[in-house]
Amino acid sequence: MNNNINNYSEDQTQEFSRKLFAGECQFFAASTNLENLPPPGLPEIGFAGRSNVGKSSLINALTGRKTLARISRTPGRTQQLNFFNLNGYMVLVDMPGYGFARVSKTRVRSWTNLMHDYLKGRPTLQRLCLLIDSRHGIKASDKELMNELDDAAVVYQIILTKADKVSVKDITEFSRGFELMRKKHPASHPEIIATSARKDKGIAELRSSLSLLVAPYHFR
Ligand SMILES: Nc1nc2c(ncn2[C@@H]2O[C@H](COP(=O)(O)OP(=O)(O)OP(=O)(O)O)[C@@H](O)[C@H]2O)c(=O)[nH]1
Ligand SMILES: [Mg+2]
Repeated sequence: MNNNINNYSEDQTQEFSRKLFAGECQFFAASTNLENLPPPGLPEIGFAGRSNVGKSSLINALTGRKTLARISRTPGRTQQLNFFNLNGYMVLVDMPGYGFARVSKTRVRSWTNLMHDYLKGRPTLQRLCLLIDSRHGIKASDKELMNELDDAAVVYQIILTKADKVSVKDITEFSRGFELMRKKHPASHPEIIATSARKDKGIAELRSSLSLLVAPYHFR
């Protein structure tokens, strides 16, 4: 059944998203402050969330590359905004995590400020993927960011990570709880996607969802 809002069939969407994410993906800029952001160009998708939630791993899984974005067991691996050009269609932006990180508080504050400034002021940002660890759920620091995004009218989509570590029941419960919470979060996207970068779960679904953001310009 064709149930997506852009009126493309499931097959068309999947084919487009497969091609989009199988193509070239190149790192082209890293920013440590607002002055050295690359000029806005292609539509951008941001990946934000607490330290160690799995942002860099998810970007690698989406693009089918193991080492495109650097990952680590130690929270605080990504310390700048990293920009990846996906096949000339869109830009994926890997962000530093907020919350706990094994680096100085001053540095965390500086990159957290940068992330907030970027999120609120970037004209080409189409959607923020807000990553939540399936085991931990939404924490106070996530809620703070959600409130800010609601105020700035930046659309964000909850993406559960590390779904290989929890049961299907846990995910269903989270989704039910979030459905109730959504009333207070007008900029939240209605669809939650549960992913595991490790087990390749939910990755094709997320690719399709993100592809629809650029598909109207590229379907022939
Ligand atoms: N079990 C499991 N572990 C994962 C998954 N995705 C990432 N991890 C692990 O989580 C840890 C952190 O992953 P990263 O991708 O570096 O997380 P990040 O959010 O980019 O971290 P920072 O850049 O430090 O904020 C690593 O040890 C990963 O192997 C997953 O789907 N399942
Ligand atoms: Mg990272």
